[in-house]
Order: sequence, then C-alpha cells, then structure tokens
Amino acid sequence: MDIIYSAEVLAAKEKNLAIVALESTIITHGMPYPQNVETARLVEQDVREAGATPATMAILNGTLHVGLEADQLDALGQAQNVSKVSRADFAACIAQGGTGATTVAATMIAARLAGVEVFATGGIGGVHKGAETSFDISADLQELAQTPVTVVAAGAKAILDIPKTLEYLETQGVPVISYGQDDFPAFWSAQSGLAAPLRMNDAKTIAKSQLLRQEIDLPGGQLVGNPIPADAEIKAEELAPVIAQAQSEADAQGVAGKAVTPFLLQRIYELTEGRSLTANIALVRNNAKLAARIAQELVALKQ
Ligand code: PSU
Ligand code: MN
Repeated sequence: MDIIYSAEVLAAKEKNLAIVALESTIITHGMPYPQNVETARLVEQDVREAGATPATMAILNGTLHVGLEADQLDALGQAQNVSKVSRADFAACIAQGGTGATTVAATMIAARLAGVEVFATGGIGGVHKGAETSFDISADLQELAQTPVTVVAAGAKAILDIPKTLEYLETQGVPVISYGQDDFPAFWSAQSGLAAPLRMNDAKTIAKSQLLRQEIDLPGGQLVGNPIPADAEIKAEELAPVIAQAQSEADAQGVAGKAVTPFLLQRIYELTEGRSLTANIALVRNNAKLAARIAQELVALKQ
C-alpha cells in the first residue's frame, strides 16, 4: 500500500525527529468551515512550536496521506461528502479510491503504518449513553487496546457514558492516565467527578510507560486525559440540558451508527451558539502541545 508523506513529515522521519499524528474527522465532521481549517492550522503550528512535526492523516482519492500540504488541508476542510473512516472503512476507502477523514481509530492505524507513536486529538469516541440497548461503542476503544499509539485527549465528552467508557477501557487493558490531576477530564470540563485509574505528572513518564509496554510485548496504546485549560472551561451543569436535548433529537430522528457522534457535535454547537467550539479549539491546542512533549521524550529515550 502506498503512503504519501508531506514534505515536512518526510524530512522529520529522515532526521528521526519527534512527530505527532493528528486526525481529520475533527476537521470534516467535528467542526464547521472555516473554523475547522483555521483550527487545524493552529494545531499544526502548536505542534511545531512545541518542537515536533505535525502529521495530519487523511485518505485522499484512494491514497493514505501522512501529513497534509496546506492546499490539501484547505480542500479537505471544504469538501462535501467526505466519508468518516474508522477501522472498518479504512481498507475499503482506499480500495474504492475514496476520500475519507480518519477517526481516532483510523488515525492510530495510519500512525502505526507511518511509525508515529503519539497522537493528539480533542475527545475520543466511547461508550454512548443508552449503549445497553443501542450497543453503540466507538471502535476507538478497541483500537486503543491493540494499536501502540499514545493518544492525548481532553477526556471523553458528556455525550458519552463516562463510567461505562472507563469500565470498557479497563476490561480491554488500556492504561487511562490523567495528566497532572486525579480526575479523568470530561472534555469541556476539567473534572468528570471520576478518578482516572492512573495519574502521571510529566511527559517523560508517559513516554517511558509506552516504551515499556512495547518492550514486554503488551499490544495497544495509552489514553492520556489532559484537562482543558481553566480559562476555556464550560461547566458541566451548563451543558447537561443541551446534551440531553441533542440526544433526544438524535433518538427521535433515529440517528444511528457512525452518524451519531457528528450529529450530536453539530447540535451542541448550534445550541450553544458556538461556545462549545471555542472550548473545543482551546483544548485541542493544549493537547497538541502535550503530545509534542511526549513525542520528544520518546525520541530522547530511544537514543
Ligand atoms: N469526539 C469528539 N470530537 C470528535 C470525535 C469524537 O469530541 O471529533 C470524532 C473523532 O474522530 C472520533 C470519532 O474518533 O468522532 C468517534 O466516532 P464514533 O463515536 O462514531 O466512533
Ligand atoms: Mn458509534
């Protein structure tokens, strides 16, 4: 299978520099245009300023791209009918010559193929509310159990059942690490009210732990919950009624499968008149910086 690397990522690979994977579903299905492209650019710049090279993943016309050139990122952010590609769709999208944005699961697969071990995103997919009847559990969780990439996220959104998401990750043997605090973060809020199973206070320990897993043949990655910066936080109480409304609309309209998460994100954006997006941008940028530090620690530990 061919992989096209951006010029920047290719140069970083040749010099063995730190690289941070970035997903593209957040661009095509998680934020509206033009904020999606602006945010993607800012996040890439944050990774560079923190000393690593950004590699935004996407499938363009049947080829996996590791790192997008500026014009490709622009085009993807405005394109209509881009598919949302997770583990199940990855090979099919390439075989059919399609264009697809990669979810957390698919970005982890792309990162593994490209030899990239650290990935920054906003929030991961998880166990949805009502999963006991809908069975809606994101493929992101299974991916964390089998693909060796450390994923930095601001925890899980309150559109998910956070206790069930943590239980599922525990069953799958995925290390869930809160960065610098005990609580597992809840995306728009720094605290979920639930302790994360693990806590680490520095990038180096996170990098060491990932390396050690490989050394002892434990498959899978790690989930790092990095709390949203305090000045960008939206309190959980404020969002609860908005999330409940979005969820009941999704149920009433029979939204199912991979359409659920994009539907909820879009409705929450509309119902908060864009405030959810401002917070989302702040937390992704914060995650990009931490991921860049972890990636550099990994490079240093391997020398
Ligand atoms: N959660 C967010 N923002 C996102 C997503 C999830 O807070 O943009 C996207 C990610 O790409 C994630 C995907 O991998 O949605 C999960 O979709 P699903 O729930 O269908 O697995
Ligand atoms: Mn789902």
